[in-house]
Amino acid sequence: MRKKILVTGALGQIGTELVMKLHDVYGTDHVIATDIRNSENEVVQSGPFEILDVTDGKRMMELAKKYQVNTIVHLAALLSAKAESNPLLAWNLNMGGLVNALETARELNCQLFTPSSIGAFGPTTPKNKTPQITIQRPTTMYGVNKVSGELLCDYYYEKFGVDTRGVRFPGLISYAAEPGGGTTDYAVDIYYSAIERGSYTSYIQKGTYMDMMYMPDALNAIVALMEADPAKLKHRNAFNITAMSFEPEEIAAEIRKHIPTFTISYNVDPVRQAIADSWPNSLDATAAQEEWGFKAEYDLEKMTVDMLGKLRAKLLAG
Ligand code: VAH
Repeated sequence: MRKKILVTGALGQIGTELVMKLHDVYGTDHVIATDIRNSENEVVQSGPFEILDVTDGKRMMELAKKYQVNTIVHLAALLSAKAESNPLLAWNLNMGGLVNALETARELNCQLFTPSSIGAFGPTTPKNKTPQITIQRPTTMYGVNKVSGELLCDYYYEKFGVDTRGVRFPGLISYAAEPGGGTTDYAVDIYYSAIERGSYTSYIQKGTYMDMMYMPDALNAIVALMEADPAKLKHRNAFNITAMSFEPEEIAAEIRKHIPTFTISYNVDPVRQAIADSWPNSLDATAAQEEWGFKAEYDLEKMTVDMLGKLRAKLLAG
């Protein structure tokens, strides 16, 4: 049956580009974008849009019934750094919103996609080639939310048969919507700063490796997993996926191939550095590759060419 999809957090970093991709794949009138705020951007202008605070379960159910959706893509969440500055708000929003999405999916027999993150790992997790199944003792509220979310999605599948699916996203890099409140956001900010100032002061220390992925690969992964044959999914939720792992000096060197005078300096933010230090250096994505054919197209070199080109056009357009 053709998907009719309710997207929460549609104006966020992932949602802004995912909604446009889902329009292409499933048709504009089969995608209902929602967010807690309104906007003039193309997500709101180009197709069905509703205001939704995901902590309001009644309203979520009402919208899901109104549009007769059969799929929910639940993206609304507070990211790692913001969650550390307001842990209780993060718990209420990240967990309350997810429970509402799971309950709506259960009651209306919807498929549910919601992302986890490399933030679901902690300092005692094996850091290199982090396995699909391993120790998960995160030391951030965001990580606690992500591990709890992974377990909740497994529970709703096992107990109620809800078709839950998800991936552990690495840091996502995009030119369309600036990220907000994440730890990996430096890898987006650096491109803007390279074009606008020819230099960047990183809040993450040199030598700090984190998994990263260019947004087109993330969007393809969401659609591929949602469309995957359920009989082949052994892990279902929280698949490790990644495209590259780099540290600030390496992305700076790649940018310097295009802007030779580009310089990077450091003013480390202890909060976000501590979060980054607690996360893996690189993930093992074998399960995703074997169970639903995950494959990333962009490495650091290819991403940098595309990112600088698209950002120059965007910043020039003003
Ligand atoms: C964050 N960008 O930094 C998000 C993501 C893997 C990191 O979850 O919080």
